[in-house]
Amino acid sequence: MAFREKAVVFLMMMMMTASQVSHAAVHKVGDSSGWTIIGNIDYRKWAATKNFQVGDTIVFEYNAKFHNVMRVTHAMYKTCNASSPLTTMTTGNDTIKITNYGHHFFLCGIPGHCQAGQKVDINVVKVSGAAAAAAEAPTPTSAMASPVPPANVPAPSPNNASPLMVVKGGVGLLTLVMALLALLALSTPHA
Ligand SMILES: *[C@@H]1O[C@H](CO)[C@@H](O)[C@H](O)[C@H]1NC(C)=O
Ligand SMILES: *[C@@H]1O[C@H](CO)[C@@H](O)[C@H](O)[C@H]1NC(C)=O
Ligand SMILES: [Cu+2]
Repeated sequence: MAFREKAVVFLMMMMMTASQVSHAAVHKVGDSSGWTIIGNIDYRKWAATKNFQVGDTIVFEYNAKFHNVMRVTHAMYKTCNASSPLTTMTTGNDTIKITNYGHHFFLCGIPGHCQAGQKVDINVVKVSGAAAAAAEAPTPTSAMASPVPPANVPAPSPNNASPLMVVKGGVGLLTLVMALLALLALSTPHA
């Protein structure tokens, strides 16, 4: 493969990676309140303000002496049935990476807590457009092994939850890609 094609493949991979990275966010359940029954936190309301995406991370932060996190089915979520959870987490600082679309139901398994409102439905909806395409596109395994990033190309900026930073990062990357493509066109006029 000519250098030019390699470079183009690399740039395309970088764009795909960057678009996935720029959409990954960390959502702390209950925000500063965390995962609790104190303060009657409306976790339904909390979830409604978020835009959950595949690749995002959900964090449950709580006092492990008083609470836990159970992933349950819809039926168990509705009835606060904690008798046979799909998974149980008990560290007080549990993170879940979202890997698929749809509803992800969680509740606290301590008796009475779910009934008091300590339950949350993380609904990951499909997004339209390029973001969804990038998230769903299969990894180009053949191209994966060969190209190594040139030392002078800065890595995509680390993920930041702020939408402003994401936009800035996206524009910066686009500029970088355009500049590199222009450079390639200039350096290989015979190709
Ligand atoms: C809770 O769920 C389990 C498993 O699905 C079921 O066997 C049990 O009957 C349920 N308990 C109640 C009170 O609904
Ligand atoms: C929870 O874990 C994350 C890393 O996984 C860490 O950054 C954070 O400080 C932890 N929070 C607490 C309260 O321990
Ligand atoms: Cu609890």
